[in-house]
Amino acid sequence: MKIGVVCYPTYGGSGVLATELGKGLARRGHDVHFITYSQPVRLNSFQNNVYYHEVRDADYPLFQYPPYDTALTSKLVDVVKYEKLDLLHVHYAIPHATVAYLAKKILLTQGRYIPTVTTLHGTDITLVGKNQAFHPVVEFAINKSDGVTAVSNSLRKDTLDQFNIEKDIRVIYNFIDLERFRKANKDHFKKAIAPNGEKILIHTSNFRKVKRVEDVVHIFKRIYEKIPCKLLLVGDGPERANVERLCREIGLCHEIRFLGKQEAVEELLAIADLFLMPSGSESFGLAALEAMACEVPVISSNIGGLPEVNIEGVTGFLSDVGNVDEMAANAIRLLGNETMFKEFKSNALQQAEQFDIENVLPLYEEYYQHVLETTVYDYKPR
Ligand code: GMT
Repeated sequence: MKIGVVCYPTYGGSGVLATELGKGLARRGHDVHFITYSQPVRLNSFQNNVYYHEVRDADYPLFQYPPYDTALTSKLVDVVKYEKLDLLHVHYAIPHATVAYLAKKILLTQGRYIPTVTTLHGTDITLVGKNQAFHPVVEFAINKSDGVTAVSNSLRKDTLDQFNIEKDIRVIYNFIDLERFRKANKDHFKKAIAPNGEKILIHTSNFRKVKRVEDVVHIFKRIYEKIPCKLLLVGDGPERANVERLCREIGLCHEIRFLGKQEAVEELLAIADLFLMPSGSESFGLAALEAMACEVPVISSNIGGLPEVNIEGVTGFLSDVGNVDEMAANAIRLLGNETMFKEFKSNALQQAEQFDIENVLPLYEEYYQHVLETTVYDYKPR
C-alpha cells in the first residue's frame, strides 16, 4: 500500500507515534510518505520505503500568520497525485483532519478519490478541540474522515461525549518497540547519577501545563524526606522556568537534574526506579508505557486513558489529579518494600508486552483495508 502520513514532526507523543507507525509499516513493505513542515524527530536515519516531503510556507509580508494549512493542502494534493497514494493517514485532528478533507475535495474535482484516516491523540479532543475556537471545524472534519481511530477507550468516549460524531471510532492503542525500550545494564551511568545508591525517579514530558510537572517536584520532595533519591526531569517546554523556580524555592536543586530534550530516552529509563506522571489530562500516556517496557513501575494520576495502561496495584498506583500526598505515599510504600517492588517491575514489563508494536501494526493494516473496502467512492465534483 502507498500511505501518506501527516503529523507534527516534534517531540510530542502524536508525532513520535505517527513516525514509528510509518517506519513500522515501511518495514512490512508499504511505501510510506511523510508530509510535514520539518523532518520528524524520529525519522533520523535512512530507511527503505520511507519518503519525506517538506511543506514550505509562502513567505509574504502581508501574512501575520503564514497560512500553513493552505500550504499543507497543496502539498497533499501534489503528493497524492504524483506518488499515487492509496490512503492518507493524518495524526492529530487540528488542523490535519480539516486539511485532509480539503485535499480530498480538490482531488475529487480531478476525478481522484483519496480515502483519509484520522487518528485522535488526546489534546486535539480533550483540550484544544473542545475550545469553541475549533469545535465546529473539528467535529465536521472528524465526520468527513473515511476512518477514525482513537488511542484509548477513554479518548473514544470523550470524543463521543464532546462532539456529535456520526462515525464509528476504532480504538487502536499506542504501542512500543520492545527491542529499543528494554532494561539494559547501565550501572556506570547509574553510579554517576546516584553515587550512594539513591533511588532514581524520572519524569519525561513536553513540560506543558497539562503535565503538572510542579506536582512531580512536590511528590519528589515528600519522597526525598523519607528515602534517599534523585529526580531526573527529561524534556522541555513552557513550564520549565516555573519548575526550576520551584526547585530553588524548596532548596532541592542539587537533587534534581534537568536533562532537556533527549533522543535516547530508553538509556535514562534503564537506570530509573520509578516513573512519575501526575498529568491533568492524558489520553493514553505513551511515556508511561515506555517506562514500563524498561521495567519501571508508574505512579500516575487516574485521568483519561491512564488506567488502561497503568494497572492499579499491579504495575503502579493511580491517584486523583493533584493528590500529591497520596502519590508520594504510594511511591514510598513501593520503594520501601523490595518484594512488592520486584513484582511491580516484572508486572510493568508484562503489561508493556501487551502493546508490542508487532501486534499493533497488523491492526492498522487491517483497519486501512477495512476503510479502503467500505469507503463510498463518489467522483462527482460537488
Ligand atoms: O502528551 C502530549 O502532550 C503530546 C501529545 C501529542 O499529541 O503530541 O500526546 C498525546 O498523544 C500521545 C500519543 O497518542 C498520548 O500517548 C498522550 O497521552 C497524549 N497526551 C495527552 O492526552 C495530554
